[in-house]
Amino acid sequence: MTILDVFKTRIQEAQRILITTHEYPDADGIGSEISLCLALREYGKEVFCINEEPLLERYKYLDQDDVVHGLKDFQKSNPDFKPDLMIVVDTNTKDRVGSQLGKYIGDKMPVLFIDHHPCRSGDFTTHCIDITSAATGQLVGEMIEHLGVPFNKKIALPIYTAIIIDTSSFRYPTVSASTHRLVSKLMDTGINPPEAYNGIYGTKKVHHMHLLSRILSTAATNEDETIAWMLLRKEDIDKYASDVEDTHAFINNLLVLNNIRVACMFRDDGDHIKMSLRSSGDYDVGLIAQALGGGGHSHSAATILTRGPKETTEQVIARAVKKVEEMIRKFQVV
Ligand SMILES: [Mn+2]
Repeated sequence: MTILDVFKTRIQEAQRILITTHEYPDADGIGSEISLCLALREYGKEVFCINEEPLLERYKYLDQDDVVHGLKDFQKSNPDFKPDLMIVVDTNTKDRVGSQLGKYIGDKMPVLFIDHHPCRSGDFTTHCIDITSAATGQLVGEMIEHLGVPFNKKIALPIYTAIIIDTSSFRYPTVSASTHRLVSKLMDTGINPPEAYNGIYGTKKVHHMHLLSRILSTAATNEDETIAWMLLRKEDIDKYASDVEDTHAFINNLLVLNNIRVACMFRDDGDHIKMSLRSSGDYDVGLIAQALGGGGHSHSAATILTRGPKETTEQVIARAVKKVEEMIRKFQVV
């Protein structure tokens, strides 16, 4: 049974469906849940997207029909909604949906994961998990097609945006011919790249440029420039009145370096240092992140580094970079 058949069967068995995504959702999680919700309503189901928190202002343009609700508001306005299936998109563990939502759904709610992240414990045959997919949005697009629900602009824009975000505008090795085949169908609805790109990226103010210049000035590399990194301090984000959310794409600036193999961005949060990793395509940074206690995709991954007693940020970074250097000698994506 393919994951498309698993999906169709589970949908046909359900009537009232709750869709959610991980806490602090990105545009892949949000875009995927919105498009899936609209398509399943067309298919005749009663569906709501319910997240731990209400949708951030910056994503509201993707939700023209107001299908996404924060849990608290939803419970007030729809106290009688009793879902018989929960679909979780863009993660494959219930632990990541948020503690309040976790309580609301309880332990007994049947769940279906639609995701493209490596899965440690979940069952690939009973859920819709494809780690080769460029974005959860791509999987959702393929599932909507499989149901026979036609795309329209409202369904297409959130999926297209999800794919832009998770491929950093079609630059990662996960982008396949299938990705572009789906995109061609989305564009047939009338959406266009500038509209989609500007909607998600063209939202900044000039202080964002100043923060970016501050972070770019911290760029450093190892001797042969195969590993590059930048340091982002929490106080810089506050000083330039920005959100952590605005800084996620900064790391991609390092990928323009000629010899780059692994790009790293360190975010100093005080006790912990978040380390994000991107691969130029040859090395599996998911494995490197795993060795450092985290995880992720082969091209994009992250981990949290704990500061040792009296260890400075620079020492934590030096330790992590050394580990990356050791590991890129061992792991190579074929
Ligand atoms: Mn994703």
